[in-house]
Amino acid sequence: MQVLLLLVAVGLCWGQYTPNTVPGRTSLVHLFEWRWADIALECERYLAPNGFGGVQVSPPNENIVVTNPNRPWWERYQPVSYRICTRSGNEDEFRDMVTRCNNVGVRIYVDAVVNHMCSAAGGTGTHSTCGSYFNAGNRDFPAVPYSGWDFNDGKCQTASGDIENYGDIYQVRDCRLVSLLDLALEKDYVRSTVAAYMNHLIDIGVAGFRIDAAKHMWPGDIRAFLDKLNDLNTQWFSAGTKPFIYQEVIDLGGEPITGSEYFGNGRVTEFKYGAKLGTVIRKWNGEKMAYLKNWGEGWGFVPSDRALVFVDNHDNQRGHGAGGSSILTFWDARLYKMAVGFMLAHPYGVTRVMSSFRWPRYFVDGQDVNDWVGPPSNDDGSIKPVTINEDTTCGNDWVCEHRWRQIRNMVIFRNVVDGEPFSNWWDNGSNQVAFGRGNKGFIIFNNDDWSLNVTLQTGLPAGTYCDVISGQKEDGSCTAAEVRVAADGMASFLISNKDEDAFIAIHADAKL
Ligand code: QV4
Ligand code: CA
Repeated sequence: MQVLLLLVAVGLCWGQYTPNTVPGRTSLVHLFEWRWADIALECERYLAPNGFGGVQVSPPNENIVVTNPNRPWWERYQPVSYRICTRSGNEDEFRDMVTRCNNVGVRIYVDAVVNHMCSAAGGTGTHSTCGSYFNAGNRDFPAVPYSGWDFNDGKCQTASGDIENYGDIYQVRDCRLVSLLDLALEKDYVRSTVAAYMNHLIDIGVAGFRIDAAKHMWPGDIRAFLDKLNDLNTQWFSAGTKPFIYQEVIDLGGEPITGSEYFGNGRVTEFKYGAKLGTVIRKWNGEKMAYLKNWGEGWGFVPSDRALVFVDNHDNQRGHGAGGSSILTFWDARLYKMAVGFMLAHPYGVTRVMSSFRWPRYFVDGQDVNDWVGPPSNDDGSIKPVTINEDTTCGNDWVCEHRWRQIRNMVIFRNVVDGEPFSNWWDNGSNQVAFGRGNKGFIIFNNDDWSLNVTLQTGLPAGTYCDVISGQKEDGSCTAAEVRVAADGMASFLISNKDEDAFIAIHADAKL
């Protein structure tokens, strides 16, 4: 009995399932391929004032330089060493970003690429972002150092050495993902080396990690290197705080490896979420928003307290990874805003907002031939800064979805309604739906081909509220639409199906 209690206690304090955000802040934003200098500025000038909880940054460790094609975004998923040295910046710039973001209460989460190093076809030389020498053919990465002993070549049983069949869990864990040299994480040396890299980042002040390609590592191996991690830096976190962990496991069903195998280590990315939400909002396969009434576990998703959710990510917004064509992105702005709005209003999971760069998307036979194109960059390959236009949007082809009024205001909505129950669901049996979050917030969507005109119970106290989708509350008045909630909590809504934003949201902090 005592042993059992001890085990339960250890289990409870070990796993790190909460994002370590400051109180009142709930959402993460992925500033995909941004420079550290720009993220530091964004924390101070935009993310902190608008209640963002933290930033997922692109992999900060040294990677291979790919020139054919010319500097694709995906070169950053091919590590050469654990030196903090990439196109986003060097270690000094990384430290400056972490310090400045933490100082304004915005957390940094690192994308940890620790399943593999670069491709077996990566060649040899110093074509790496910090100039470290490596020889992929010889499995030699002296800047770590790793050598042939540290890879799974002997363990993998496929003829090619690559993963050939996702139905075979041994291949998926022990063979090479698209030829990426697979680390032997059963070795204590490899585990310790990975942990040392992550501890270096923890000591700098990061709040947690996205574990890249977690499906391709044994859950026990991940556990082994996580067990070696330090507590977070006490300059910003209370003593004994564990890093937030969310593991990239693409589990859309139909494979032997499931996300639930990884719950002991932390949260997992729930890819069904964006795939299904895209299908519903696109009204494909006979789906309707009315079916969202039991969204979450009711749709076969992992438990809410184990899920990290998003409408799109850096892979599936361009056809990489999984999820398929239903995924909504900034390219489908009208539907995308509804999807992100729904996600941020709904209590399920920890939410991550995507922030992208524009690329010359070009489909040939349904396939985007420019899916590799890297971030906006200068002729010398350096990443262009994120410039800010007069109207607060971003320049230089940075999309900055997180700055779109509708999305930014829904990030605030989620903070305001945090902890409040899902309540007062209403639907018309089709694609007009509404729900509240206790007595703090209410949202209503019209995704039908006709207008919406209803009076509903909002659960909110009487008063005049600013719609935070068409505008917001500013200097004591609404910049756009207002909603009047009567003494009994009822309010009338009118939404044309022709509106650019066919949804309305109100919350306690937007009350006049
Ligand atoms: C190609 C061929 C191989 C061949 C090899 C060598 O496909 O068969 O053996 O050349 O000649 C890039 C290229 C890919 C190339 C590979 C190695 O796109 O064509 O292989 O490099 O040179 C990103 C990209 C990948 C990219 C990789 C490394 O998405 O296209 O590969 O970075 O640069 C699964 C996984 C999941 C994964 C997802 C994409 O379960 O874990 O695929 N998602 C994460 C990241 C993702 C990243 C990786 C994992 C790898 O989110 O961005 O892949 O770190 O679903
Ligand atoms: Ca592996």
